[in-house]
Amino acid sequence: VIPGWFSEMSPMWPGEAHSLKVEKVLFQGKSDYQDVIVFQSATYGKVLVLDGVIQLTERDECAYQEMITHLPLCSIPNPKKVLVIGGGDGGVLREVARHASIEQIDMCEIDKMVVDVSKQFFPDVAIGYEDPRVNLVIGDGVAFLKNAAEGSYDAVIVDSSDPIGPAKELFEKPFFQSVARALRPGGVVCTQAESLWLHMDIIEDIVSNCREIFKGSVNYAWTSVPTYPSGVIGFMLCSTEGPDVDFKHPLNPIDESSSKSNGPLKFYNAEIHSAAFCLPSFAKKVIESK
Ligand code: PUT
Repeated sequence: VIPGWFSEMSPMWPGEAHSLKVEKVLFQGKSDYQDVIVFQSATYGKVLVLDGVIQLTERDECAYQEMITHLPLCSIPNPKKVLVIGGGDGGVLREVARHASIEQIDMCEIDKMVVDVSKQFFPDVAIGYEDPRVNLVIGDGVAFLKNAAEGSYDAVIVDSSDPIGPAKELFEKPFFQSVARALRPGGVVCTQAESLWLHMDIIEDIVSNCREIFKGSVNYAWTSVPTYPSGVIGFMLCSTEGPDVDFKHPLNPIDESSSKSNGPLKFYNAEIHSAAFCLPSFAKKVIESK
């Protein structure tokens, strides 16, 4: 460990650690679920860390939040009712709110400290909470989905941390079954699905489970986030049986006027949407064989 630097170490990426120079630690706390740290970095702005793992930096959060949100929401016409599981920093809410057709955004986040710290230190991300369509529930996402009315959502977005710690169950088969139950026919889910370079074993399991559960289409997409392990992160995008969803060809453009309230889009566009589904050969072979 180099003094004055944060190094991200985890059994999920053994033998490597991305490091950022720390200018100042702004917050350190322990919630009921995890250690929470915010620091000012020398090169990526403020950084939110949970249990030693980077969740967002001010400089590159756009790549993750915009893609996890607009890949599903730009793939269906007129999404009205969306559920966000996790996503306590509020960035996904900020992005969902750009879609004028949205009437209701339910969100279930387990850790109130993540919400509070994000509002205090990341106002440009937590601005998502200011949208009047948002209903925030602090609680367990697994239980929330089990109790959700059948067929009630157009889209579910699962913005989770890694599958060790509080988010473990969000990567397991029963959770995906609850998601499918809560979606309307032809509804879509997008879940955080780790790195092609580090986690093909996890991705294989998710893909197998999703192929069994989602009878519409099942796809893997990915994006570049320099401060996530290996510099990339992926998403599992699935639809339930019903009207066909062609994830690779976006049909629902984002309302331009949302830039006034929620800031400009920095990463997402229709070309990068389609490109996100192009996979390197080693991953294509595995994912398509499942
Ligand atoms: N919300 C995504 C976090 C990923 C951390 N590795």
